[in-house]
Amino acid sequence: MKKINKVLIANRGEIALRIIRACKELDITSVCVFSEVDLEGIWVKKADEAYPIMGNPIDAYLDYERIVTLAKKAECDAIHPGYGFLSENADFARACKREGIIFIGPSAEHIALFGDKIASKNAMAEVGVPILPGTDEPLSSPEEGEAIAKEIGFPVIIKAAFGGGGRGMRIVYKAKEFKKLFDEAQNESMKYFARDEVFVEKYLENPRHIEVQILADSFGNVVHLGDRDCSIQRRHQKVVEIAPAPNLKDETRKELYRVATKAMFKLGYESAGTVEFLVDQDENLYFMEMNTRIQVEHPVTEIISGIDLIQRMIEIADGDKLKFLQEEIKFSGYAIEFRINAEDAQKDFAPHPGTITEYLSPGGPGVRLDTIAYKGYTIPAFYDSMIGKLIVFAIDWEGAVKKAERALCEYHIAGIPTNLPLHRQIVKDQDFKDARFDTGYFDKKLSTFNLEGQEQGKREEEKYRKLADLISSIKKNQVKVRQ
Ligand code: MV4
Repeated sequence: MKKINKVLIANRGEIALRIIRACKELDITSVCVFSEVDLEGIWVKKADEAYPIMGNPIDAYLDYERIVTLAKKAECDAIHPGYGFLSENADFARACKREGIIFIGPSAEHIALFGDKIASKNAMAEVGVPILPGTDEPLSSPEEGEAIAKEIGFPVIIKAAFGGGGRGMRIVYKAKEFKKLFDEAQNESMKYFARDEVFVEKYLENPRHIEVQILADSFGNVVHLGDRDCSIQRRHQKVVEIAPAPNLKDETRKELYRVATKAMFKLGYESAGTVEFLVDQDENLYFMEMNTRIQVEHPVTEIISGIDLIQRMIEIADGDKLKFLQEEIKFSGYAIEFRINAEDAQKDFAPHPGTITEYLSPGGPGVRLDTIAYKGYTIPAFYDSMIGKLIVFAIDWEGAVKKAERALCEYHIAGIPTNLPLHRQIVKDQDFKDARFDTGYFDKKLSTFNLEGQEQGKREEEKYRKLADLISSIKKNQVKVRQ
Protein backbone atom coordinates (compact mmCIF):
# COMPACT_ATOMS: atom_id res chain seq x y z
CA MET A 1 0.00 0.00 0.00
CA LYS A 2 1.61 3.30 -1.15
CA LYS A 3 2.45 5.60 1.75
CA ILE A 4 3.70 8.44 -0.45
CA ASN A 5 0.95 10.23 -2.40
CA LYS A 6 2.08 13.82 -1.92
CA VAL A 7 5.66 15.10 -1.94
CA LEU A 8 6.97 18.50 -0.93
CA ILE A 9 10.08 19.53 -2.87
CA ALA A 10 12.42 21.49 -0.61
CA ASN A 11 14.36 22.99 -3.49
CA ARG A 12 14.12 25.25 -6.54
CA GLY A 13 15.20 25.53 -10.16
CA GLU A 14 15.90 22.66 -12.53
CA ILE A 15 16.03 19.95 -9.81
CA ALA A 16 12.62 21.02 -8.48
CA LEU A 17 11.22 20.68 -12.03
CA ARG A 18 12.98 17.31 -12.33
CA ILE A 19 11.32 16.00 -9.16
CA ILE A 20 7.90 17.35 -10.26
CA ARG A 21 8.27 15.35 -13.48
CA ALA A 22 9.15 12.18 -11.55
CA CYS A 23 6.14 12.68 -9.26
CA LYS A 24 3.79 13.15 -12.22
CA GLU A 25 4.86 9.83 -13.72
CA LEU A 26 4.25 8.13 -10.36
CA ASP A 27 0.82 9.77 -9.97
CA ILE A 28 2.12 11.58 -6.91
CA THR A 29 0.95 15.12 -6.10
CA SER A 30 3.86 17.56 -6.20
CA VAL A 31 4.13 20.53 -3.83
CA CYS A 32 6.76 23.21 -4.10
CA VAL A 33 7.78 26.08 -1.89
CA PHE A 34 9.19 29.24 -3.41
CA SER A 35 10.83 32.45 -2.30
CA GLU A 36 9.52 35.92 -3.18
CA VAL A 37 11.98 36.19 -6.09
CA ASP A 38 11.07 32.77 -7.56
CA LEU A 39 7.41 33.36 -8.44
CA GLU A 40 8.27 33.37 -12.20
CA GLY A 41 10.08 30.01 -12.02
CA ILE A 42 8.48 27.39 -14.28
CA TRP A 43 8.71 24.78 -11.51
CA VAL A 44 6.30 26.96 -9.47
CA LYS A 45 3.85 26.90 -12.38
CA LYS A 46 4.28 23.13 -12.98
CA ALA A 47 3.90 21.94 -9.35
CA ASP A 48 0.40 20.78 -8.40
CA GLU A 49 0.54 23.09 -5.35
CA ALA A 50 2.91 25.97 -4.57
CA TYR A 51 3.40 27.83 -1.29
CA PRO A 52 5.38 31.08 -0.90
CA ILE A 53 8.06 31.36 1.77
CA MET A 54 8.19 35.07 2.47
CA GLY A 55 11.23 36.90 3.82
CA ASN A 56 14.89 36.82 2.88
CA PRO A 57 15.18 34.78 -0.37
CA ILE A 58 18.55 33.42 0.76
CA ASP A 59 17.01 31.63 3.77
CA ALA A 60 13.79 30.46 2.11
CA TYR A 61 15.18 27.05 1.11
CA LEU A 62 17.26 26.62 4.28
CA ASP A 63 14.65 27.17 6.99
CA TYR A 64 13.87 23.52 7.63
CA GLU A 65 11.51 23.97 10.59
CA ARG A 66 9.37 26.26 8.43
CA ILE A 67 9.47 23.82 5.51
CA VAL A 68 8.53 20.83 7.68
CA THR A 69 5.68 22.79 9.26
CA LEU A 70 4.43 23.75 5.79
CA ALA A 71 4.67 20.14 4.61
CA LYS A 72 2.48 19.02 7.52
CA LYS A 73 -0.07 21.76 6.90
CA ALA A 74 -0.21 20.79 3.21
CA GLU A 75 -0.64 17.15 4.31
CA CYS A 76 2.44 15.97 2.46
CA ASP A 77 3.60 12.41 3.13
CA ALA A 78 7.23 13.02 2.18
CA ILE A 79 9.84 15.63 1.37
CA HIS A 80 12.44 15.41 -1.40
CA PRO A 81 15.45 17.69 -0.67
CA GLY A 82 17.03 17.63 -4.13
CA TYR A 83 20.72 18.68 -4.01
CA GLY A 84 22.44 21.58 -2.25
CA PHE A 85 20.45 23.53 0.39
CA LEU A 86 19.21 21.03 3.04
CA SER A 87 19.93 17.84 1.07
CA GLU A 88 22.83 16.79 3.36
CA ASN A 89 21.55 18.32 6.58
CA ALA A 90 21.07 15.54 9.15
CA ASP A 91 19.00 17.80 11.40
CA PHE A 92 16.53 18.29 8.54
CA ALA A 93 16.21 14.52 8.08
CA ARG A 94 15.67 14.17 11.86
CA ALA A 95 13.05 16.97 11.87
CA CYS A 96 11.12 15.17 9.10
CA LYS A 97 11.18 11.90 11.06
CA ARG A 98 10.14 13.69 14.25
CA GLU A 99 7.11 15.14 12.45
CA GLY A 100 6.18 11.85 10.80
CA ILE A 101 7.17 12.99 7.31
CA ILE A 102 9.18 10.59 5.12
CA PHE A 103 12.57 12.05 4.13
CA ILE A 104 13.33 10.89 0.59
CA GLY A 105 17.00 10.09 1.09
CA PRO A 106 19.34 8.15 3.39
CA SER A 107 19.10 7.93 7.17
CA ALA A 108 20.12 10.93 9.29
CA GLU A 109 22.90 8.74 10.71
CA HIS A 110 24.39 8.13 7.25
CA ILE A 111 24.03 11.81 6.31
CA ALA A 112 25.91 12.74 9.49
CA LEU A 113 28.55 10.04 9.02
CA PHE A 114 29.40 11.05 5.45
CA GLY A 115 29.28 14.74 6.32
CA ASP A 116 32.38 14.12 8.44
CA LYS A 117 35.27 13.39 6.08
CA ILE A 118 37.42 11.81 8.78
CA ALA A 119 34.66 9.49 10.02
CA SER A 120 33.80 8.73 6.36
CA LYS A 121 37.34 7.64 5.57
CA ASN A 122 37.52 5.48 8.70
CA ALA A 123 34.16 3.84 7.96
CA MET A 124 35.06 3.15 4.31
CA ALA A 125 38.48 1.76 5.28
CA GLU A 126 36.76 -0.63 7.68
CA VAL A 127 34.58 -2.01 4.88
CA GLY A 128 37.49 -2.52 2.50
CA VAL A 129 37.59 0.66 0.44
CA PRO A 130 41.14 1.82 -0.41
CA ILE A 131 41.99 5.16 1.24
CA LEU A 132 45.01 7.42 0.97
CA PRO A 133 47.62 7.39 3.78
CA GLY A 134 46.77 10.08 6.33
CA THR A 135 45.42 10.81 9.80
CA ASP A 136 42.27 9.08 11.10
CA GLU A 137 41.44 11.85 13.56
CA PRO A 138 41.61 15.67 13.60
CA LEU A 139 45.13 17.14 13.84
CA SER A 140 45.80 18.55 17.31
CA SER A 141 48.46 21.02 16.09
CA PRO A 142 50.40 22.08 12.99
CA GLU A 143 53.46 20.48 14.57
CA GLU A 144 51.71 17.10 14.75
CA GLY A 145 50.52 17.57 11.16
CA GLU A 146 54.00 18.40 9.91
CA ALA A 147 55.49 15.32 11.59
CA ILE A 148 52.85 13.08 10.00
CA ALA A 149 53.34 14.79 6.63
CA LYS A 150 57.04 13.93 6.79
CA GLU A 151 56.14 10.28 7.40
CA ILE A 152 53.64 10.28 4.50
CA GLY A 153 55.98 12.19 2.19
CA PHE A 154 55.23 15.52 0.47
CA PRO A 155 53.13 16.71 -1.22
CA VAL A 156 50.26 16.29 1.22
CA ILE A 157 46.85 17.95 1.36
CA ILE A 158 45.22 19.42 4.47
CA LYS A 159 41.43 19.07 4.40
CA ALA A 160 38.58 20.35 6.57
CA ALA A 161 36.71 17.41 8.11
CA PHE A 162 33.37 19.22 7.69
CA GLY A 163 34.33 21.12 4.53
CA GLY A 164 33.04 21.04 0.99
CA GLY A 165 33.55 22.63 -2.39
CA GLY A 166 37.30 22.79 -1.91
CA ARG A 167 37.08 25.18 1.05
CA GLY A 168 39.37 24.51 4.01
CA MET A 169 41.75 22.64 1.70
CA ARG A 170 45.45 23.39 1.20
CA ILE A 171 48.10 21.50 -0.75
CA VAL A 172 51.50 21.46 1.06
CA TYR A 173 54.67 20.82 -0.98
CA LYS A 174 57.31 21.64 1.67
CA ALA A 175 57.56 21.15 5.48
CA LYS A 176 58.42 24.81 6.10
CA GLU A 177 55.08 25.99 4.70
CA PHE A 178 52.98 23.49 6.69
CA LYS A 179 52.09 25.70 9.67
CA LYS A 180 50.98 28.66 7.54
CA LEU A 181 48.79 26.46 5.33
CA PHE A 182 47.45 24.54 8.35
CA ASP A 183 46.31 27.83 9.90
CA GLU A 184 44.79 29.00 6.59
CA ALA A 185 42.83 25.75 6.17
CA GLN A 186 41.63 25.82 9.78
CA ASN A 187 40.57 29.48 9.62
CA GLU A 188 38.76 28.97 6.31
CA SER A 189 36.99 25.90 7.71
CA MET A 190 35.93 27.89 10.79
CA LYS A 191 34.73 30.78 8.63
CA TYR A 192 32.61 28.71 6.22
CA PHE A 193 31.58 25.71 8.33
CA ALA A 194 31.96 26.83 11.96
CA ARG A 195 34.14 23.74 12.52
CA ASP A 196 37.94 23.73 12.71
CA GLU A 197 38.79 20.01 12.57
CA VAL A 198 41.31 19.36 9.80
CA PHE A 199 43.24 16.26 8.73
CA VAL A 200 46.11 15.52 6.36
CA GLU A 201 46.60 12.87 3.67
CA LYS A 202 48.91 12.07 0.77
CA TYR A 203 48.21 14.44 -2.18
CA LEU A 204 47.76 12.91 -5.65
CA GLU A 205 48.89 15.20 -8.47
CA ASN A 206 46.14 15.66 -11.09
CA PRO A 207 44.06 12.56 -10.37
CA ARG A 208 40.87 11.74 -12.18
CA HIS A 209 37.60 12.22 -10.28
CA ILE A 210 35.55 9.09 -10.94
CA GLU A 211 32.33 8.41 -9.04
CA VAL A 212 30.00 5.41 -8.73
CA GLN A 213 26.21 5.80 -8.55
CA ILE A 214 24.59 3.58 -5.93
CA LEU A 215 20.94 2.67 -5.35
CA ALA A 216 19.99 0.71 -2.23
CA ASP A 217 16.58 -0.27 -0.82
CA SER A 218 15.56 -0.98 2.78
CA PHE A 219 15.86 -4.77 2.27
CA GLY A 220 19.65 -4.80 1.82
CA ASN A 221 19.58 -4.80 -1.98
CA VAL A 222 22.41 -2.63 -3.31
CA VAL A 223 23.16 -2.01 -6.99
CA HIS A 224 25.49 0.30 -8.83
CA LEU A 225 24.41 2.25 -11.89
CA GLY A 226 27.83 2.62 -13.41
CA ASP A 227 30.36 5.38 -13.10
CA ARG A 228 30.86 9.05 -14.06
CA ASP A 229 34.01 11.00 -14.85
CA CYS A 230 33.71 14.46 -13.26
CA SER A 231 37.34 15.53 -13.62
CA ILE A 232 36.55 18.64 -15.67
CA GLN A 233 35.95 21.09 -12.85
CA ARG A 234 36.60 24.76 -12.25
CA ARG A 235 37.47 25.67 -8.65
CA HIS A 236 35.73 22.50 -7.37
CA GLN A 237 32.59 23.18 -9.38
CA LYS A 238 31.92 20.42 -11.89
CA VAL A 239 31.55 21.80 -15.43
CA VAL A 240 31.25 18.69 -17.63
CA GLU A 241 30.27 15.20 -16.45
CA ILE A 242 30.47 12.00 -18.46
CA ALA A 243 29.03 8.49 -18.13
CA PRO A 244 30.71 6.09 -18.33
CA ALA A 245 34.22 7.42 -17.75
CA PRO A 246 35.92 7.18 -21.15
CA ASN A 247 39.46 5.77 -21.21
CA LEU A 248 39.32 3.59 -18.07
CA LYS A 249 40.48 -0.03 -17.96
CA ASP A 250 37.68 -2.57 -17.49
CA GLU A 251 39.39 -4.07 -14.46
CA THR A 252 39.53 -0.63 -12.79
CA ARG A 253 35.87 -0.06 -13.52
CA LYS A 254 34.93 -3.43 -12.07
CA GLU A 255 37.00 -2.75 -8.94
CA LEU A 256 35.27 0.63 -8.48
CA TYR A 257 31.87 -1.07 -8.66
CA ARG A 258 32.93 -3.91 -6.37
CA VAL A 259 34.30 -1.78 -3.53
CA ALA A 260 31.49 0.77 -3.76
CA THR A 261 28.62 -1.74 -3.65
CA LYS A 262 30.27 -3.90 -0.98
CA ALA A 263 30.86 -0.84 1.22
CA MET A 264 27.29 0.38 0.89
CA PHE A 265 25.93 -3.09 1.61
CA LYS A 266 28.10 -3.49 4.73
CA LEU A 267 27.13 -0.02 5.99
CA GLY A 268 23.43 -0.71 5.48
CA TYR A 269 23.06 2.36 3.25
CA GLU A 270 19.64 3.21 1.80
CA SER A 271 18.53 5.45 -1.09
CA ALA A 272 20.60 6.99 -3.89
CA GLY A 273 24.20 7.85 -3.12
CA THR A 274 27.48 8.47 -4.90
CA VAL A 275 30.89 7.16 -3.88
CA GLU A 276 33.58 9.52 -5.20
CA PHE A 277 37.07 8.19 -5.95
CA LEU A 278 40.40 9.68 -6.92
CA VAL A 279 42.10 7.61 -9.62
CA ASP A 280 45.80 8.18 -10.23
CA GLN A 281 47.79 7.79 -13.48
CA ASP A 282 48.34 4.08 -12.76
CA GLU A 283 44.59 3.69 -12.21
CA ASN A 284 44.95 3.04 -8.48
CA LEU A 285 41.69 4.10 -6.85
CA TYR A 286 41.21 5.81 -3.49
CA PHE A 287 38.06 6.84 -1.66
CA MET A 288 37.57 10.63 -1.64
CA GLU A 289 34.02 11.43 -0.44
CA MET A 290 30.51 9.99 -0.27
CA ASN A 291 27.51 12.11 -1.35
CA THR A 292 24.24 11.21 0.37
CA ARG A 293 22.04 13.04 -2.11
CA ILE A 294 20.97 12.97 -5.73
CA GLN A 295 23.60 14.85 -7.71
CA VAL A 296 23.39 17.51 -10.40
CA GLU A 297 24.93 15.07 -12.88
CA HIS A 298 22.46 12.21 -12.34
CA PRO A 299 20.97 12.53 -15.89
CA VAL A 300 24.05 11.04 -17.60
CA THR A 301 23.57 7.88 -15.52
CA GLU A 302 19.83 7.83 -16.19
CA ILE A 303 20.47 8.01 -19.93
CA ILE A 304 23.02 5.17 -20.23
CA SER A 305 21.08 2.90 -17.84
CA GLY A 306 17.49 3.83 -18.69
CA ILE A 307 16.71 4.11 -14.97
CA ASP A 308 14.89 7.12 -13.50
CA LEU A 309 16.85 7.80 -10.30
CA ILE A 310 14.36 10.23 -8.75
CA GLN A 311 11.47 7.79 -9.14
CA ARG A 312 13.56 4.97 -7.66
CA MET A 313 14.45 7.19 -4.65
CA ILE A 314 10.74 7.86 -4.04
CA GLU A 315 9.87 4.14 -4.33
CA ILE A 316 12.68 3.18 -1.94
CA ALA A 317 11.46 5.80 0.57
CA ASP A 318 7.98 4.30 0.17
CA GLY A 319 9.37 0.95 1.34
CA ASP A 320 9.46 -0.74 -2.08
CA LYS A 321 12.09 -3.28 -3.05
CA LEU A 322 14.36 -2.52 -6.02
CA LYS A 323 12.64 -3.89 -9.13
CA PHE A 324 15.84 -5.08 -10.78
CA LEU A 325 18.91 -7.16 -10.00
CA GLN A 326 22.40 -5.95 -10.84
CA GLU A 327 22.64 -8.35 -13.77
CA GLU A 328 19.44 -6.92 -15.24
CA ILE A 329 20.90 -3.43 -15.48
CA LYS A 330 22.36 -2.86 -18.94
CA PHE A 331 24.45 0.16 -19.94
CA SER A 332 24.70 1.51 -23.44
CA GLY A 333 26.54 4.39 -25.06
CA TYR A 334 27.98 7.58 -23.64
CA ALA A 335 26.24 10.59 -22.13
CA ILE A 336 27.87 13.98 -21.58
CA GLU A 337 26.38 16.73 -19.41
CA PHE A 338 27.24 20.43 -19.78
CA ARG A 339 26.24 22.67 -16.89
CA ILE A 340 24.81 25.89 -18.32
CA ASN A 341 25.67 28.80 -16.04
CA ALA A 342 24.68 32.47 -16.24
CA GLU A 343 28.22 33.70 -15.75
CA ASP A 344 30.62 36.08 -17.44
CA ALA A 345 33.85 34.45 -18.64
CA GLN A 346 35.31 37.91 -19.19
CA LYS A 347 34.88 38.58 -15.47
CA ASP A 348 36.47 35.42 -14.08
CA PHE A 349 33.17 33.55 -14.57
CA ALA A 350 31.38 35.80 -12.05
CA PRO A 351 27.67 34.90 -11.77
CA HIS A 352 25.62 37.26 -13.95
CA PRO A 353 21.90 37.34 -13.08
CA GLY A 354 19.52 39.13 -15.41
CA THR A 355 16.77 38.63 -17.98
CA ILE A 356 16.95 36.24 -20.92
CA THR A 357 15.94 38.23 -24.02
CA GLU A 358 16.41 35.53 -26.68
CA TYR A 359 16.15 31.77 -26.17
CA LEU A 360 16.41 28.95 -28.70
CA SER A 361 16.93 25.45 -27.26
CA PRO A 362 18.67 22.57 -29.04
CA GLY A 363 16.85 19.31 -29.73
CA GLY A 364 16.82 16.35 -32.05
CA PRO A 365 18.18 12.83 -31.59
CA GLY A 366 20.18 12.25 -28.39
CA VAL A 367 19.56 15.64 -26.77
CA ARG A 368 18.09 16.17 -23.26
CA LEU A 369 17.64 19.60 -21.70
CA ASP A 370 16.97 19.88 -17.93
CA THR A 371 16.50 23.60 -17.54
CA ILE A 372 14.22 26.32 -16.20
CA ALA A 373 15.44 28.93 -18.68
CA TYR A 374 12.99 30.59 -21.10
CA LYS A 375 12.73 33.87 -23.03
CA GLY A 376 11.79 36.58 -20.55
CA TYR A 377 12.92 34.66 -17.45
CA THR A 378 14.88 36.75 -14.97
CA ILE A 379 17.61 34.80 -13.20
CA PRO A 380 17.67 35.96 -9.57
CA ALA A 381 20.94 37.00 -7.94
CA PHE A 382 20.36 35.05 -4.72
CA TYR A 383 21.17 31.51 -5.82
CA ASP A 384 23.86 29.75 -7.77
CA SER A 385 24.30 30.60 -11.42
CA MET A 386 23.36 27.25 -12.97
CA ILE A 387 20.24 27.67 -15.13
CA GLY A 388 20.20 24.19 -16.57
CA LYS A 389 22.03 21.23 -18.01
CA LEU A 390 22.43 20.14 -21.62
CA ILE A 391 22.90 16.39 -21.86
CA VAL A 392 23.71 14.52 -25.09
CA PHE A 393 23.74 10.79 -25.78
CA ALA A 394 25.32 8.65 -28.49
CA ILE A 395 26.31 5.00 -28.83
CA ASP A 396 30.05 5.82 -28.87
CA TRP A 397 32.35 8.53 -27.48
CA GLU A 398 33.14 10.17 -30.81
CA GLY A 399 29.44 10.36 -31.65
CA ALA A 400 28.64 11.89 -28.26
CA VAL A 401 31.30 14.59 -28.70
CA LYS A 402 30.06 15.39 -32.21
CA LYS A 403 26.49 15.59 -31.00
CA ALA A 404 27.59 17.85 -28.15
CA GLU A 405 29.25 20.20 -30.62
CA ARG A 406 26.06 20.29 -32.77
CA ALA A 407 23.72 20.84 -29.79
CA LEU A 408 25.94 23.48 -28.18
CA CYS A 409 26.03 25.44 -31.46
CA GLU A 410 22.26 25.16 -31.75
CA TYR A 411 21.76 26.50 -28.22
CA HIS A 412 21.14 30.26 -28.31
CA ILE A 413 20.74 32.41 -25.16
CA ALA A 414 20.97 36.22 -25.22
CA GLY A 415 20.40 38.90 -22.58
CA ILE A 416 22.84 37.36 -20.09
CA PRO A 417 26.33 35.96 -20.62
CA THR A 418 26.62 32.17 -20.29
CA ASN A 419 29.38 29.59 -20.39
CA LEU A 420 28.14 28.18 -23.72
CA PRO A 421 31.24 29.56 -25.49
CA LEU A 422 33.42 27.69 -22.99
CA HIS A 423 31.61 24.42 -23.65
CA ARG A 424 31.92 24.96 -27.41
CA GLN A 425 35.70 25.29 -26.96
CA ILE A 426 35.94 22.17 -24.76
CA VAL A 427 34.21 19.90 -27.29
CA LYS A 428 36.54 21.13 -30.04
CA ASP A 429 39.66 20.50 -27.96
CA GLN A 430 41.73 17.52 -29.20
CA ASP A 431 42.57 16.29 -25.70
CA PHE A 432 38.87 16.25 -24.84
CA LYS A 433 38.04 14.45 -28.10
CA ASP A 434 40.75 11.90 -27.27
CA ALA A 435 39.31 11.55 -23.74
CA ARG A 436 42.66 12.68 -22.33
CA PHE A 437 41.76 14.73 -19.24
CA ASP A 438 42.10 14.72 -15.47
CA THR A 439 41.39 17.24 -12.70
CA GLY A 440 44.15 19.46 -14.07
CA TYR A 441 42.43 19.81 -17.47
CA PHE A 442 40.59 23.07 -16.90
CA ASP A 443 43.53 25.02 -15.50
CA LYS A 444 45.75 23.71 -18.29
CA LYS A 445 43.33 24.59 -21.11
CA LEU A 446 41.52 27.77 -20.05
CA SER A 447 44.18 30.15 -21.40
CA THR A 448 44.04 28.41 -24.81
CA PHE A 449 40.26 28.86 -25.22
CA ASN A 450 38.70 31.70 -27.23
CA LEU A 451 35.74 32.66 -25.05
CA GLU A 452 34.43 35.48 -27.25
CA GLY A 453 32.11 32.81 -28.45
CA GLN A 454 29.86 35.03 -30.44
CA GLU A 455 31.34 33.90 -33.80
CA GLN A 456 28.53 31.38 -34.18
CA GLY A 457 25.84 34.03 -33.69
CA LYS A 458 27.63 36.54 -35.97
CA ARG A 459 27.76 33.98 -38.84
CA GLU A 460 24.04 33.28 -38.52
CA GLU A 461 23.19 36.98 -38.40
CA GLU A 462 25.41 37.68 -41.44
CA LYS A 463 23.71 34.90 -43.39
CA TYR A 464 20.28 36.18 -42.34
CA ARG A 465 21.14 39.72 -43.46
CA LYS A 466 22.35 38.53 -46.90
CA LEU A 467 19.16 36.54 -47.44
CA ALA A 468 17.02 39.51 -46.41
CA ASP A 469 18.92 41.76 -48.84
CA LEU A 470 18.50 39.14 -51.59
CA ILE A 471 14.74 39.02 -51.11
CA SER A 472 14.35 42.81 -51.11
CA SER A 473 16.44 43.16 -54.29
CA ILE A 474 14.36 40.46 -56.02
CA LYS A 475 11.20 42.30 -55.01
CA LYS A 476 12.59 45.63 -56.40
CA ASN A 477 13.44 43.93 -59.73
CA GLN A 478 10.00 42.30 -59.92
CA VAL A 479 8.43 45.73 -59.44
CA LYS A 480 10.67 47.16 -62.30
CA VAL A 481 9.77 44.28 -64.65
CA ARG A 482 6.06 44.67 -63.90
CA GLN A 483 6.32 48.39 -64.86
C1 MV4 B 1 42.33 15.35 -3.28
C2 MV4 B 1 43.07 15.50 -4.48
C3 MV4 B 1 44.33 14.90 -4.55
N1 MV4 B 1 44.80 14.20 -3.50
N2 MV4 B 1 42.83 14.63 -2.27
C4 MV4 B 1 38.74 17.06 -2.58
C5 MV4 B 1 37.49 17.90 -2.67
C6 MV4 B 1 37.18 17.83 -4.10
N3 MV4 B 1 36.29 18.88 -4.58
C7 MV4 B 1 38.52 17.92 -4.74
N4 MV4 B 1 39.37 17.16 -3.89
C8 MV4 B 1 40.58 16.63 -4.13
N5 MV4 B 1 41.10 15.89 -3.14
C9 MV4 B 1 44.05 14.07 -2.38
N6 MV4 B 1 44.52 13.36 -1.35
C10 MV4 B 1 42.52 16.26 -5.53
C11 MV4 B 1 41.28 16.80 -5.34
C12 MV4 B 1 40.75 17.61 -6.43
C13 MV4 B 1 41.21 18.91 -6.54
C14 MV4 B 1 42.07 19.41 -5.58
C15 MV4 B 1 42.51 20.70 -5.73
C16 MV4 B 1 42.11 21.47 -6.81
C17 MV4 B 1 41.22 20.98 -7.72
C18 MV4 B 1 40.73 19.69 -7.59
C19 MV4 B 1 39.81 19.18 -8.50
C20 MV4 B 1 39.34 17.89 -8.33
C21 MV4 B 1 39.83 17.08 -7.29
